[in-house]
Amino acid sequence: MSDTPMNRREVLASAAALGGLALAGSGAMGATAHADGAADAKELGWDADKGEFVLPALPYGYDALEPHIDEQTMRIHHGKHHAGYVRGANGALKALAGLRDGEVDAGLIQNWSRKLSFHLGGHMNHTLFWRGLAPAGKGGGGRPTGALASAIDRDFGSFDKFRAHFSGAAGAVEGSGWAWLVHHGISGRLLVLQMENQQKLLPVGVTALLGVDVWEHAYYLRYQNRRKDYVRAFFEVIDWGRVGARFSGA
Ligand code: MN3
Repeated sequence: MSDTPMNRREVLASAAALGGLALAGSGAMGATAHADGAADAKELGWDADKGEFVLPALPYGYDALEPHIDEQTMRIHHGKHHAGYVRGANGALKALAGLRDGEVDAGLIQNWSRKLSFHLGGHMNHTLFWRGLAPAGKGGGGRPTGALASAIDRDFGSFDKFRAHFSGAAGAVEGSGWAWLVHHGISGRLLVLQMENQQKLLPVGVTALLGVDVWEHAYYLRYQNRRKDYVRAFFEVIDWGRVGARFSGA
């Protein structure tokens, strides 16, 4: 995939998901959408006309990731959990506007600031998560190629060492959270980082390339307590083409 405006927006969305760049990122997404149509920004969860976050449609069917990620989990995860983060992000923005206008208690600024981080984090994390997956054998699975494959070899030793590192980090997240493959802008290095909840532990200055959701809602119906098995299955549906395009745009 070439470095199209779509990829540029996806990079902005990635930056928005991580490192406290959320508001700058959403503004940039809106500006870009204005330049070449709101439909693409909607795919990334922002309705420029309404000026609010929206639940983006999945780029495949709810059953498309079977048997690795089951249909019922996908339906609940996208339709209930992700939708809840979208509502929460919009609600926090509204409350903060009310706070600026004196209609919401100024003493609640910490509460609404934290809620914005959590819900916008959830919204962007899930948007990137869905779009980083594809049906096994139809874009999903296999290994990265090209510049991303070279960078993984350089920074982790080999793809197998990266996979073990990433899977280990995902398995070891305490409570609910994520593991991410990120690109660190200043060093140019790839890093694997853990995230707690939807936003904690991620430093500024990194761009998200690939994330795995290890909240129990992401896997419990099929895998119960076997998070390792779920992460192994996740690798069967990674869209390395998309991840490589994010890397090229980073
Ligand atoms: Mn989730």
